[in-house]
Amino acid sequence: MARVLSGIQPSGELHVGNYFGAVQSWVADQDLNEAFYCIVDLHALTVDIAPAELRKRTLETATTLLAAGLDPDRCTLFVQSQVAEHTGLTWLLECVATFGELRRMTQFKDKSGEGSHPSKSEAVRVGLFTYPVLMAADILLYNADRVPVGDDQRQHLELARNLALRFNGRFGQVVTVPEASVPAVGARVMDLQHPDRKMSKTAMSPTGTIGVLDPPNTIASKVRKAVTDTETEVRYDPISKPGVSNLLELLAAATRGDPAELAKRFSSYGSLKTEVAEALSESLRPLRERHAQLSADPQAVLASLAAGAAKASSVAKVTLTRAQAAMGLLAAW
Ligand code: AQP
Repeated sequence: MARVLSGIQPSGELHVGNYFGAVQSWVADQDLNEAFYCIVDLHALTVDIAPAELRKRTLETATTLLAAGLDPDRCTLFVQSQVAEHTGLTWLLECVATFGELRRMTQFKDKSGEGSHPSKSEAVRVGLFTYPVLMAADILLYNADRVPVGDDQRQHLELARNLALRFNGRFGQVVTVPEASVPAVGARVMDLQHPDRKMSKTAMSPTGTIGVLDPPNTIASKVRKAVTDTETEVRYDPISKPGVSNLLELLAAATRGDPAELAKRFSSYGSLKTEVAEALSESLRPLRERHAQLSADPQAVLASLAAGAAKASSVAKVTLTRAQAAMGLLAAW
């Protein structure tokens, strides 16, 4: 059985990009693989977030993931900061990674505003810069064979692979070199108001972002306002028709169809939007209903996270100890 691992930041309410790009395949993977899923709260510290907000978001993210169908009896769901080995391996990998390769990470450039103004980059946190190394540690600790992610995480995955290869080449075979797995549809859901940029939890684009818990009337209103173009033809063409193509991608992800084929069914943007809104509301309905039940019992969610952390730690400890020994750190007597 292959081992899969993936993570999500508790940086805001999950949106349909997170759901179709990652979480939907996490649910399917539980039955086919040994699956580890991590709420990466340490990553969320790389940008401003109030302590009370982070605690609330972490519990909320766990509740939403359980509502989406993750089952603690079939996967290991845990909070990153509850497994100390993640920061332990990060330091070892930081001594293998180079400044140059981290500098090339496009997400760092986007989030830090690098290049926009020299004084701005002076204030950027070191954690935002080294975030991809922590992500590599998240993956390599569990010797994951496969990492299901959205398209935006491909570059970070490539870094994790390079660090694994370099570590093994220098210190002996300790970690598994992971493969990325990116879904065919829904891998890059775009903001409905700005179809040139990806939908994001922290982008401050309330009408451009569809939360997985949005009620049907909110979804309908956001989809109705989605930016399209001045033509009238419904056609799947992400380069010249990014707004319409994004709606077709969403419809395809919600109905497990093909965006180019689906386009042929519509003669107006209005009818496309109506169907997208209905399909999204319908596919998210079980999640919304289960979320309402689970949020009534936060203690049960916390208990399952504690059990997940204990299970994850027992696996992570073995890899960290092997990595420390391979690098020449003296074992405690
Ligand atoms: N727009 C997207 N389309 C498809 N997949 C997406 N993912 C994120 N946005 C989209 C995938 O969701 C998983 C969890 O993402 P994350 O929380 O680790 O952070 P992120 O990639 O930086 O996502 P966000 O939503 O944009 O968060 P913030 O605003 O905090 O940066 C990943 O597998 C990701 O690929």
